Amino acid sequence: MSVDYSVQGSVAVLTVDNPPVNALGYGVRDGLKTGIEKAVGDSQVKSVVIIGKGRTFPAGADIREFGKPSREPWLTTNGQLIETSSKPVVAAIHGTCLGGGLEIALFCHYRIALPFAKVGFPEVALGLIPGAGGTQRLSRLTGLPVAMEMIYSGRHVPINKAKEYGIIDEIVTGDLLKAALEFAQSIQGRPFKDRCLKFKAVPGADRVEEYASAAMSQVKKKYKGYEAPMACVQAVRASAELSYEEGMKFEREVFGQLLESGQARAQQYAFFAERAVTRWQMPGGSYKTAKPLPVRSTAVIGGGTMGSGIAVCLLSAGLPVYLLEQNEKFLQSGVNMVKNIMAGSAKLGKISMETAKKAATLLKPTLSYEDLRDVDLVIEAVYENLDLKREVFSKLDKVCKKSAILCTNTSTIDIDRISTATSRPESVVGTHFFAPAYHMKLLENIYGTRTSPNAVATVMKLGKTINKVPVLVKSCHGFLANRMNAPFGSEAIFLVEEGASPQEVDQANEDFGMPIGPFKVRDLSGIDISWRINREVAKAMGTTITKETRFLGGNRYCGLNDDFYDRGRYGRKTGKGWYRYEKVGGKIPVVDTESQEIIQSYRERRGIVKRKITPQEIHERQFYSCINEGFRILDEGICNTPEEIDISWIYGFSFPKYRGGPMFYASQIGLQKVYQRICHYHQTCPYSIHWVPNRLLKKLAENNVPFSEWANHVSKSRM
Ligand code: 3H9
Repeated sequence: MSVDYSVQGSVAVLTVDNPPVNALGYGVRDGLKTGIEKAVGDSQVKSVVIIGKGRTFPAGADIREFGKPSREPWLTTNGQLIETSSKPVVAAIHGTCLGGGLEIALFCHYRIALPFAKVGFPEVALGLIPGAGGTQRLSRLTGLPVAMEMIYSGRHVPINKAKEYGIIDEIVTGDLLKAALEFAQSIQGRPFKDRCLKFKAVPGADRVEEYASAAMSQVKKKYKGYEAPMACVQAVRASAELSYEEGMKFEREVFGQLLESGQARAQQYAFFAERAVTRWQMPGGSYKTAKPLPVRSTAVIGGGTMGSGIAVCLLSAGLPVYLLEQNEKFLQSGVNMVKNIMAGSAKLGKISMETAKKAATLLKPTLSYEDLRDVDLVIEAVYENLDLKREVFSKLDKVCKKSAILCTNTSTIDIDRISTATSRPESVVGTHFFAPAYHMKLLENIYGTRTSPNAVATVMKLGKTINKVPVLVKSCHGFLANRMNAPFGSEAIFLVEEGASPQEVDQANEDFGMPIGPFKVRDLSGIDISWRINREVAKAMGTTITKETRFLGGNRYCGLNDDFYDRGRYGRKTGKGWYRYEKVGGKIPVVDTESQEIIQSYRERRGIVKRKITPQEIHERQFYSCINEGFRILDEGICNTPEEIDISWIYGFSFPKYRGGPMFYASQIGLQKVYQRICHYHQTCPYSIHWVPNRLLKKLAENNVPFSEWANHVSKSRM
């Protein structure tokens, strides 16, 4: 049984028992209906308590049931039974009372909660609005502005705030059931009709226009491209403009439309994908068998932008950090950077003042490797240069205790080439953070051929501890994220070489839902950086780049970036790059004639006749080339599932969640079409290796294999 029924004195207790989060699947809904009907019919019972067993009050509808035929009783049927019950019902809340769970609580006549409980309507993150009265009933308690903001943001509200908003009647401490029984007894005999929200008017309904337009402008600013947040505002607005019954009908219709939408499918896929990537596997171990080592103290080598950002992540999680630099000047600069980021985060309310203050005491600047003798985990974040990294690792090997995990924040270098500088390659693992490290959620963890599963388990756990989404990949040049990003970036520049303007390319990307186009990204990260990376690549190939270079390692090469570099146009840092900025370090890009001239004279020098390029071609060439690379990554076993790729793109490159990630997106377009277009570009652009169609993609496309079975074919294709 998913709901236990018991009577304690004069109180009926309905205990929801559906681990892990007491989701309101069919069994729970049926159990609640039976329980309420039984309590109403039991003359001994004078009031009712609904409570959750295990770690939480129901955390929402069962998402796995969405898209399947719905079965009575619905959540609203439960709700109506509760609200119209002849006996008062109390929701006793602990853990997370979310979505349908909060809707059930709002149908109850009273709500009490433990101090660490949270309430919220996270449906928006699944591409939905609350669908069992949440949009019509919350506003009757909290007023319109709070209801709109809570529902469009989906945020989890701490219980003291929820009490302030009027959602919770009483915060109790100690044993929740005991407190709930006492509360339920104390209200017996009192009239409770006025506790039914459906009879209440919406406070501030006369100012609905003003509140809705303020909420809508926030939504447009914060959730560009997403359908659900706008629908949330419209549905709450309806609570003030329609009768309760009409509002409920409106909510049901909007919920049904969204449920059928591609965005909701993609966002729900992303929800489960994010959890699926925690079930990692590697040769010799997996999340089931490996044991993470305790991490109580850490060190970061290098106080540059990445090192300082990483130190902030560790400090914010309450971990002590030694920050090591090679001289006093660099060390001081790193410490200042850490302090500035922490102060900025506290000012924006991202971390509390206490966390910021505590962090200051946990930061230990040092110039000596000797200080790292006892730390549990070190993250090296020096400049991306193999010799330098090897030198750091050989020093770490000499001083660090035997059990220490040694991590490298490299974005491209094979872990084996670094780990062989130590006598303990099994303890060496890649932890690739994305810039800015304190903000971007992806942590790409990389194992080399000799990395132990326990070292991997440690960094996967560390990722969770520091509030990142860790994804495990096998070592190769560029790993998963940057390897897929390479054709994506190369095609952007080839498109400009052939005739598109940087702003046309950026626009096509932003229209698709990327937060910022690739040329604005280049200006942000620095044209000098890509210039240097290109030279490193050439050096590794034993060659050099000149004005005439058209191929690098047999692959097409575009020298446009070099022309911008030669003119000192490094991007935002010099006030001009692909765009011009109002000042050095400025943020607002402006189309610039000098940039256009550089591009045009480059084309003339190379005899390229500019042609018109459509947004469709821009889109296909960037995204389909990256999808092709994604299939190679799967095929080679760099990762195991398309989910790992999609989550990497969502959290590493801000790929729009409402499209699910590049691999899920490919499945929605249809693999056959994607494959055909890749073959087409392979014919028209024969000098780009990234257009050679991958064999796994070909096989899946030809056999019309559904997305859910791709991973099975991946393992077979490797045998
Ligand atoms: C809704 O309510 C619609 C209504 O308005 C109207 C309906 C008509 N369903 O996250 P965790 C699974 S929409 C099914 O690792 P945590 C999850 O996949 C819903 N399964 O734990 C995972 O499975 P596995 C609105 C669910 O402690 C396991 O539970 N509610 C659901 O880090 C543990 O999850 C939401 O959107 C679900 N609703 O976090 C809440 N929730 O182990 C969504 C979880 O196989 N859930 N699972 O990978 C959450 O935000 C977090 O799970 C929660 C716990 C904060 C509750």
